[in-house]
Amino acid sequence: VDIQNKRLSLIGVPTDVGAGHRGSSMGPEALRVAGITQSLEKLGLDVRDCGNIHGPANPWQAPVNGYRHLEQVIEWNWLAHDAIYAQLQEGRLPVMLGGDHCLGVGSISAVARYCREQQKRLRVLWLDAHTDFNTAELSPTGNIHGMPVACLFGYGPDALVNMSGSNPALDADMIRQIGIRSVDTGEKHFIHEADIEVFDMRHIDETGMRQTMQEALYGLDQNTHLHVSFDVDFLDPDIAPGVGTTVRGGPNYREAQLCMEMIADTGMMASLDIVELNPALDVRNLTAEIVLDMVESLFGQSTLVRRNVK
Ligand code: B3U
Ligand code: MN
Ligand code: MN
Repeated sequence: VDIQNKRLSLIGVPTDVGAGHRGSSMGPEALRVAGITQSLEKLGLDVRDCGNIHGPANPWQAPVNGYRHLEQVIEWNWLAHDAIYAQLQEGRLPVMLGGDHCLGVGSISAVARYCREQQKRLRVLWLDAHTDFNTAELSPTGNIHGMPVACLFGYGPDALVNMSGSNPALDADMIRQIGIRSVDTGEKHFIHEADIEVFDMRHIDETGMRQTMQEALYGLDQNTHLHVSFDVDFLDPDIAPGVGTTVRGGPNYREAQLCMEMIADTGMMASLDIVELNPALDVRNLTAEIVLDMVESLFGQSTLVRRNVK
């Protein structure tokens, strides 16, 4: 795998305005404390830490018209969008350190905008326990971190659905969801209607992670921009307790690591989100350390010298 010449930019986006728990705003610093820069430099990558973006505080209010903190979520997403787009334009690989998953809108909108301009195909891998396909009407909570995929498909507030400059930002052939095991009732029918390919935990159990990833990565070509949106609650809570919405029955350490290694083997990942890490719910920064193991695998860390990787 050619990891040489990869120039990375870490962008901290300390939000919890989209979540139902406070604390994911401490995620970027927890990843730095665990040593994310050093881990990536050890792999031979050029790492620029852009520091944290500064945005509005969390007013900690109840949902209004089905959305919690909509105004703050929009503002943070624009800030994330602009910062990520700027790094892409410099030819760097943006790594967004969240923050909660509402930021998937800004991040993926920036990537979609960039791909449109560069005439690149886009493939998004959404690693998550949840499909995040709620709308104000469907959501049981009003928390916007449960809605980013719906927004990217054109269902949601105007400011969020239009952020990429083209609505919808994504269509069904551009995204694969992996690790899914918690979907709300309305969301379940809606995601089915949208025809999104979902590799849920049953699929992973029945076919294995290797087969699942072969299917999810099928059809990439040299002109594809591969974006990975890694919600830390993708991982089983036994290994990653430091998230707001744990769901039992997720990928274990080895399955998750294989998932990351197979993504690395493509050599095509061109942008990454790491979201929902919540140090306030973690134990001795253990989840941050597990996330770093996964990120090292994503960037090509392997036990042996790999040959003829296809
Ligand atoms: N589906 C629930 C729970 C949830 C979604 N994403 C996260 N939690 N992190 C909701 O609130 O929409
Ligand atoms: Mn999510
Ligand atoms: Mn999730």
